[in-house]
Amino acid sequence: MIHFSGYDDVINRIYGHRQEHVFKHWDELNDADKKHLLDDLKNIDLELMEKLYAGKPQDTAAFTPAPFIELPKTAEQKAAQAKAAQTGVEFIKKGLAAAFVVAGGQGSRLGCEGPKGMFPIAPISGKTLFQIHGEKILAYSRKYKTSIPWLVMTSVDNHDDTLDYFEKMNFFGLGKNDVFIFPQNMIPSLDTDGKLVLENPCSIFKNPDGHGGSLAALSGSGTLEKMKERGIRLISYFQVDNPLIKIIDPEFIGYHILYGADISSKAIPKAYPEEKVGVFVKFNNGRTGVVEYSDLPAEKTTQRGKNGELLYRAGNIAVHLFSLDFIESLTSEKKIALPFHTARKKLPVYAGEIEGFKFEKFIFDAITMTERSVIMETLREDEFAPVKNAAGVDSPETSQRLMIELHKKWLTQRGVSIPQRVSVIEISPLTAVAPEDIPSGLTVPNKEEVEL
Ligand code: UD2
Repeated sequence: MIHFSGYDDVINRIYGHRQEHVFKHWDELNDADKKHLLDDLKNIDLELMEKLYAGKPQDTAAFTPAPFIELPKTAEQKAAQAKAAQTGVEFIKKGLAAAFVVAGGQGSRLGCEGPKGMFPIAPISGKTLFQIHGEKILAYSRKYKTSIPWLVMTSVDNHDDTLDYFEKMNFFGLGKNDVFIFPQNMIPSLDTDGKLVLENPCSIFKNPDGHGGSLAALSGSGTLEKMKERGIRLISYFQVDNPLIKIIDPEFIGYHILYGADISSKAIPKAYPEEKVGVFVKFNNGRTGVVEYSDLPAEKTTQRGKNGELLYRAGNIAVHLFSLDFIESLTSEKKIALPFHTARKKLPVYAGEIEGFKFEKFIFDAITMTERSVIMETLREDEFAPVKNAAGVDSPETSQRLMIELHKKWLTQRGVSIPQRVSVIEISPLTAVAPEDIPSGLTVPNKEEVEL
C-alpha cells in the first residue's frame, strides 16, 4: 500500500474499493504530482461510480404520446395564443427572464478546434453561433427595454477559450455584468471492468456530466443565487448548436406563466420516424417526459395514428423554460438529483484508446420531476436548424439553407419584395429578431448576396 502524509483516508478508500491500479505510476511521480492525483481522487464518489457501473434494468415504464398545445388553427386557439404572447411580453419587460445556453461541447464533430459556439455559421457575415446568440440577446434587451442576463455553461475543456472569445468580442455589446460564464462538472468514465482510468499518470479520466448537469452547475457556481438576487424568475434554456433559436419567446413564456408551469418545452413534429430527436411521452404515473430516440422501441418509432401521422411525433428540440424556484428545489440537497445515463464509448485515455462507459445526465429528465409541465408545438422552419455534423443531415449547409429561407419568409411576410437575383439573404439579429422588427419601407438591393 502506498503512503502520503495527510491522505490516509483517500488511500484507504481507493484500496477498499479495489481501484489501486490508479497508483500504477506512483514511483515515477514527484511529490506535487502525487498530491495532485490524491486530490483528484479525493473528490470522486466511489460508491456512486460502483452504482453506475452495476447499472439498473432499463426503465420499461409504459407510456403513451404526451399531449401538447398545438399550433393555433381555430379562432379560440388564436385568441389563447395572443393572450399568452401579451402575458409573455409583460413578464419580459419587467426584467424577470434570463437566457441560458449549454455550450459544453467541442466543435470536433464539425471539424473545428475549440468551443462549438465559435463555429462560424451565418451564411454571409460568417458570424459564429455565440455571436448570433449574443446579438439576439442584445436585440431582445433593446426591444423590451430591459437587460436580459446571459448564462453560458462551458466545460473544463473549453472554458478558457470561451472566456477569451467573449472578451475579444467585447461580450457582443452586452454589458460584461450581464454575462455569466461557468463550467459544468465532470464525472469519471470507467473501463469495461468498472475501473477508473488514468488520463495521465497523475489525473483520472473524466467526461462532462451531460447537459443535465447544467442545473447543478447553475447552483454550484453561485449563478442561480445571483439570478435570484437580480429578481430573475424564469430561465430560458437552449443549446448552442441551433442558430434559429428564439431565445426569448413571449408566447412560450406566456403559456408557461399562465399554466403555472415549473418547466415548459417546445416540440416539433418529427420530420421522419428515425430523426435523431427524443419524443415527448406521458408515463403511467401521469407525468410527461422524453424518451430518447435511441430508447424508443422500433415499433413505436414507426407507429402511426388513424390519420397517418406518426403517433410519437412530438420531437424534443431541447428548448425549455425553467421557473427559478423549480431549479432551486431540484438542486437543493433534499431533492432527488437527475439520474445518469450510460453510454458505451471509445475513451482516449493515457494508455491509448479503450472501450469504456461514459455517464451523463439529460436535462429533459427534469420534466418528470414535476406535475406542472407544458409542451408547446412550434414550426420547425421558424426555430430549429441545428449544426451537428460536418456534412449531410444537420450540417452547416442545411442550417444555412434554413436560415436563408426563414429570413426570406420574414421579408415576404412584411411585404418586402425580393429581386430574383438574390440567392442568399442574411438578416442580422441587430436588425430583426422577428418579422415585426423589419423596418417598414425596407428595400432589398438587386444582387446575389444581401446582408441586412
Ligand atoms: C440532443 C437531444 C435530442 C434532441 C437534440 C436536438 C440528448 C440526449 N438528446 O441530441 O433529444 O433534443 O439534441 O438538437 O440531449 N452539452 C453540454 N454538456 C454536455 C453535453 C452536451 O453543454 O455534457 C451541450 C452541447 O454543447 C450541445 C447540447 O448540449 O449544445 C446537445 O448535446 P448533443 O449534441 O450531444 O445532443 P444530441 O444532438 O445528441
